[in-house]
Amino acid sequence: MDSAPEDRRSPRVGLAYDERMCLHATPDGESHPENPERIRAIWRKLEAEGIPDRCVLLKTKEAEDSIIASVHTKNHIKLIRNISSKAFEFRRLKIASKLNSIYFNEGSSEAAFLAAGTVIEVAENVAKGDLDSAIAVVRPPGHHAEANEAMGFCLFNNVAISASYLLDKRAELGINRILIVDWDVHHGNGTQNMFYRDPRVLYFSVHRFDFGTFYPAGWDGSYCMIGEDQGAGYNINVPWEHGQCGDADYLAVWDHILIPVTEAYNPDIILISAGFDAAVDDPLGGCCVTPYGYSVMLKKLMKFADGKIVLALEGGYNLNSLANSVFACAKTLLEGKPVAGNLEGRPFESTWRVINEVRNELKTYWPVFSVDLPKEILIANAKPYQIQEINSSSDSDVEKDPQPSNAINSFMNNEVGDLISPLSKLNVDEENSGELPALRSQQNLAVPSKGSVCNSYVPWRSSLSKVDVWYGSYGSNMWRPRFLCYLEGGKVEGMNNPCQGAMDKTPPKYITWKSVPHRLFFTRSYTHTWGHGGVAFLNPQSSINEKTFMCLYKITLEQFNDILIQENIANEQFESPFVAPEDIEFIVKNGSLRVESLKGGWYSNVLYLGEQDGIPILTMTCSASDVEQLKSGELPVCAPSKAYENTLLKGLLEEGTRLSTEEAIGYLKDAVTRKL
Ligand code: X5A
Ligand code: ZN
Repeated sequence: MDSAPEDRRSPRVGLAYDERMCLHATPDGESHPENPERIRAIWRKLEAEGIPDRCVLLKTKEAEDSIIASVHTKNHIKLIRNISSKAFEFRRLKIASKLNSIYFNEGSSEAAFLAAGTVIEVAENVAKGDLDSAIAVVRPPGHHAEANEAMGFCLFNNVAISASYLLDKRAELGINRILIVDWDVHHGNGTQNMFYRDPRVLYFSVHRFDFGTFYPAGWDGSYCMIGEDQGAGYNINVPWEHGQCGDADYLAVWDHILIPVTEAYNPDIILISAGFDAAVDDPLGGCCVTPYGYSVMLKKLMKFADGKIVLALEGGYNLNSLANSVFACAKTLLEGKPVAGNLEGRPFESTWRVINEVRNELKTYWPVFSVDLPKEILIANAKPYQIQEINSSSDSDVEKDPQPSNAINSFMNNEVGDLISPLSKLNVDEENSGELPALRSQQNLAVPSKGSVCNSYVPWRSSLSKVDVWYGSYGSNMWRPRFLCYLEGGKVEGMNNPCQGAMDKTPPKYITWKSVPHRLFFTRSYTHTWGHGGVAFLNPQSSINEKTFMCLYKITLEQFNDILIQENIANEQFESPFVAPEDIEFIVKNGSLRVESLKGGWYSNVLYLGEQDGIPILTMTCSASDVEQLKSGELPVCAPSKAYENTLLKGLLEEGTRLSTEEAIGYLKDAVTRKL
């Protein structure tokens, strides 16, 4: 092979689509995000843009059992083969209901075999060199499918099947190392498991994790999952701590994790589990990657494996975002450069934290990670998790000027603002994208509209997001930056562990202070968050002789529920709220509510403290029986740790009370020492 003209020939890009993959649909026509319109919308867009004419159209075909069997069990293949048969007609619903996020109909089998077979076909053609790269517009998606189980809208693991096929069944093609890049917003648990001990496949996934609460939830998607045995170091997870990640976050991960590793691994082919549910406006993902972002991510990978890249569709549930993103990828493959656009915003603080964690975890396997990232990158590029003015148009007459949190403060003052330049490394290919600014403005921090993320999918959230409550805080939450951790995720100084945050990150609509006739006390001797020392509780029983300072945050009942779960360290996704609007009536009438499903938690007692501006004031504390145990000595009286005390003091002093430092210290000391 030689000569420049050959190099400049237009690339041969394969494209595969088959309307028969639309046969898989919900059995009774119920709406579902993973529906046939997804691939129709993509195909319509590509046709409208003349893409099929510029590509090599590949034939679709059903995968053979023997090939699927390299990653799936015989039983699973049999189930998917039979599920659409007449004999299964009446069992389909029941079988699906036992699986996690799966439906079946009479078209599911054919679509599933076609999706797998099409990705195999496309990958084989690229591996052979008949094509430079290719896109498989397929459904159902694949990356959640486990060896013996359909899950997460996925029946067969299309990408994993194709990878195994190339390695085990087509050895003559010389594919010895495969990089799978999974940029679907969800973690590809199935793919990870299938190659967890296999160094011939480097599985890389960047996904929302939200501290183990985002689908598929649990620890599989953690950065600690690096592979095992021979495969140790060949599994790389980049777990976002929250939604809202966009181009800048993804490209930072590309530049500081994926690209260096790809260079070192030197794959023979790259298979992309190309879900587009991290795209802006996706109803499930809550992230905001633009078509331009996808196109730059793709372009950066095209430098490797001789450009042998296969994109196989996974998720992506906003039809417009999906179609536009796939179009941008097709154009990138065809034209060898990213689509027009530019990079807006910069990575979140949490993104740098995650990048560091991943690099640190893997540095013994990938020496490029042993070099610490320049400190300036970490400090200067931090964009606070979110900035949004507190809505001050409240009808109440209490006033308290909102202060930005510490992170936001230092960000706004931009004390190290001149150090932002290291991000110039984000430039793709100078000649192709003169557009990429090295320095991006502090604005443009796209904050998805409130509740846009999952409300369509979790119905109780949407109704609870319309109900306001005052959350009355009397402990460390009186200090606003600490409280914001429960909404935004992350941690502040003194905390040992970050919070997962609420689904709706909107800051409180109002903040005010008052005191309540309840006893403040400190018990328990150790917490995950603060280490050794007691934490604050309010005696649920009121007493006119007591006076406890309270900071009230006006938030939605949805957010209140998300705080309740974090305060009780129940790290599960919850299907229904702990406190629903109906429960508020009960709480107002009875004064409190023991939340049964949280009864292991220390703060599972929701207490009513009156109302303000017609809105109920709720707080969370221990049960009356905990107070009894404290009185009897079964529970310890315990002074707070220094870090926790400092946080309390900051709340009391910097926020709403007019106490002097001495008075505040005295107030806490009294609460710790006075007998209950
Ligand atoms: C392929 C994909 C998402 C499953 C979400 C289930 N699956 N709640 O995006
Ligand atoms: Zn997904």
